[in-house]
Amino acid sequence: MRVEPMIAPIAERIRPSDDLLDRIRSAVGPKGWLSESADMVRFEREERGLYIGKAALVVRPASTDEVAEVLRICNRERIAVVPQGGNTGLVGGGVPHATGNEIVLSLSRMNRIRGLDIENDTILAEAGCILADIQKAAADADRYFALSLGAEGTCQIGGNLSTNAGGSNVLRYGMARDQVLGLEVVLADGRVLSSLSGLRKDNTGYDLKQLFMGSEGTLGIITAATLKLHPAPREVETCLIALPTPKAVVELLGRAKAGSGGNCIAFEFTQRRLIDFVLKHIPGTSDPFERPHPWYVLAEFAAGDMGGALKGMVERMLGQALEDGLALDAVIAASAAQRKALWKLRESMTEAQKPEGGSIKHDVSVPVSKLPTFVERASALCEGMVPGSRVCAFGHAGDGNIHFNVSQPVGGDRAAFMSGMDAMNHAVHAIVAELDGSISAEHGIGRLKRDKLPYYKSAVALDMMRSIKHTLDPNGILNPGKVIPD
Ligand code: FAD
Ligand code: 2HG
Ligand code: ZN
Repeated sequence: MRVEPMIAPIAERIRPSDDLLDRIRSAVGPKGWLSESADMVRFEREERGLYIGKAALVVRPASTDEVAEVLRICNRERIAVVPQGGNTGLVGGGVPHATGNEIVLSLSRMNRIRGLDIENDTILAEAGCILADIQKAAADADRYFALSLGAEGTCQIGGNLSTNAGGSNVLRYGMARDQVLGLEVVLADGRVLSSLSGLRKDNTGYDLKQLFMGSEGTLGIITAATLKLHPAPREVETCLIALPTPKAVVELLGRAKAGSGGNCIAFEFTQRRLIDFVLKHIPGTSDPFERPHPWYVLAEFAAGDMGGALKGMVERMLGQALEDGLALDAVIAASAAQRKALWKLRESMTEAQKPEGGSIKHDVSVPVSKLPTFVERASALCEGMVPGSRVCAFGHAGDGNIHFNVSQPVGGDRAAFMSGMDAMNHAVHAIVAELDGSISAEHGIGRLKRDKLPYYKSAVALDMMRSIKHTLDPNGILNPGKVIPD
């Protein structure tokens, strides 16, 4: 667990009185709150177990009005509020500090799909809708909702928008922010900013909704969004390709993009070690190839009705890559079950790293052309810093997004390894900066990277962030201690 900063933000230090907690409880009704320690514990601990906090109360409002009333009370009384969605975030943004002074506001009861406009190709979903439920509602209407990530069975759309999540389809459809046409958000003082109309064109001044994407609950609480739908693909081809080097991964990406004319929707890469971890720890997985290879790409192509031509294109592209020695082997899924099995290999990677002990993560991006240089330099660096440490480089090659995680040496001491986290982060981030990359590609800043921000963002950018925060949340009640450095 990480050490808390000595000076906590003001809002975080004010303990709500029993009377105040009663007022908050009555704003959400008897089904809308939890205060027993045993009930609150799952809201206080995040996915990686790096941060374990303590809440004064967990509220679960059922409507936008209830969210607004809670915020009105908290703003008046300067009580800190930590918004929480599915609690799958990887940077400690959605859990309270250990002070026991903050209210966790969970959106999980706001999980209605308010409407679907087929002709406008939009879906209007409340913030607490699980991502997979939105995908399913779209599919049931013969449409496609493009956001897709390993946590989609648990994470909520409000969390996805607040973190501006990426995932595996960014290459073709963009990040979470690109899926949004309209937003309903409750501001710190309880006012509601609502623009849910679903217009594709609206140039009436600043695009205010975009302020809340990636703000990780520090500027407002998202309660609903109007989201873009796309035509449901008629032809889909999924393949796993074995490759010798990261350089070959990037070269194949270029061929896949050019050959498919933009129909390559996912291009995920991994080194062999992650496949080994998955095969070892995740039941029901198997290696599609007869022997191990150094690197792999899981590529997916999707298109409308092309009379079956997509398959031919993928076969030609892979055939040529094998003939040229660029690829070492390849399989194309021949059924929905095979496709699912290939994606299971990819989507189990986060889970499969856990039994291997301590893991120091870096969610970074570099220009795609620099991905091989980054992997080569960062791997040599970390293996040199901690002999026996095991680099796990994988991620979204199509976006230049590398999950550069480092697992502890086999049989080593977890705590000793994790105590080197800051030093390793610092050294890896220095390479990222040299290569014009970002220290947070898609997971956000939260608590994990908050104090690193001043080193990688300009003074002007930080100044603007602070001004926006102060304007929208002058009392600093929304998710204090996250994203914005003191
Ligand atoms: P939470 O974890 O609950 O919250 C995340 C942040 O958003 C917090 O700061 C919280 O305060 C804030 N927040 C939540 N809801 C609201 C709201 N309604 N209004 C305002 N603020 C809010 N991320 C990716 O980008 N790409 C991936 O491919 C990916 N894969 C993952 C795979 C696994 C197995 C896991 C465990 C995580 C993965 N993640 C990935 C990280 C995580 O799933 C995403 O960050 C996701 O968007 C978080 O959604 P959530 O509902 O769980 O949010
Ligand atoms: C993924 O792409 C996620 O699978 C999680 O973003 C990455 O485990 C991780 O670090
Ligand atoms: Zn990812």
